[in-house]
Amino acid sequence: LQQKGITLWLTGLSGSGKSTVGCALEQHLLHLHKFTYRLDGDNVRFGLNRDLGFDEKSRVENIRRIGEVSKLFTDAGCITITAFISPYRADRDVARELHKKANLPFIEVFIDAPLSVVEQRDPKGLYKKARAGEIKDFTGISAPYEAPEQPEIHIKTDQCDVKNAVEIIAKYLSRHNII
Ligand code: GGZ
Ligand code: DAT
Repeated sequence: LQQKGITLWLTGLSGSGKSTVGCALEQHLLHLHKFTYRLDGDNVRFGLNRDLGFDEKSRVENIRRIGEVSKLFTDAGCITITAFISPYRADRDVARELHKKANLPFIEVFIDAPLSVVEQRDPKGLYKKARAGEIKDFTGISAPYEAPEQPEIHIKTDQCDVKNAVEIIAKYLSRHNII
């Protein structure tokens, strides 16, 4: 029995909810006995990409590698969830093209919350540090975030809860015969 792979590319500001939604989605899919894997900062930035920081060049390379790795997982039949800011439109498009060339589905999921909201959440206190100048090149404060123009899925996490977000993505997957 072969499962069709797909890359679900979550993008959004720090604190927008990529990890929270990504984890909840992964749990949902595991309960359905689906082959799924989540790539995030914890398993990528501390391993494969531990040589990279947060300057523009490093982020471009970070996203390039994650695009290649997600393509491999998806080629193996996995529902691959990536949860990285991926701030540059051009880099997300490179990942999309890579999948397209290999005839593998790629879905951009905009995990969207206004800067004012994520700054209020500030789950790790990073925005406070960025405002104080203690972290440089911080996305949304002192480094750019280019919002998707036509994401396949757009979730506003200041307007819907985690459960709703998972439902929206699961519905998309079921409509496209992935689950
Ligand atoms: C943005 C930073 C920075 C800077 C450290 N800018 O809330 P978090 O902690 O877990 O999410 C952020 C994470 C971003 O890593 P990504 O690999 O997703 O970024 S990118 O796709 O842009 O390459 C934050 C933490 O790392 N962090 N410094 N300067 N986020
Ligand atoms: P990111 O991975 O994008 O940096 P996170 O998942 O680590 O973000 O943090 C998001 C914070 O926001 C976390 O403390 C939970 C909270 N939150 C509130 N409402 C949410 C929602 N609807 N979806 C996701 N997270 C939400």
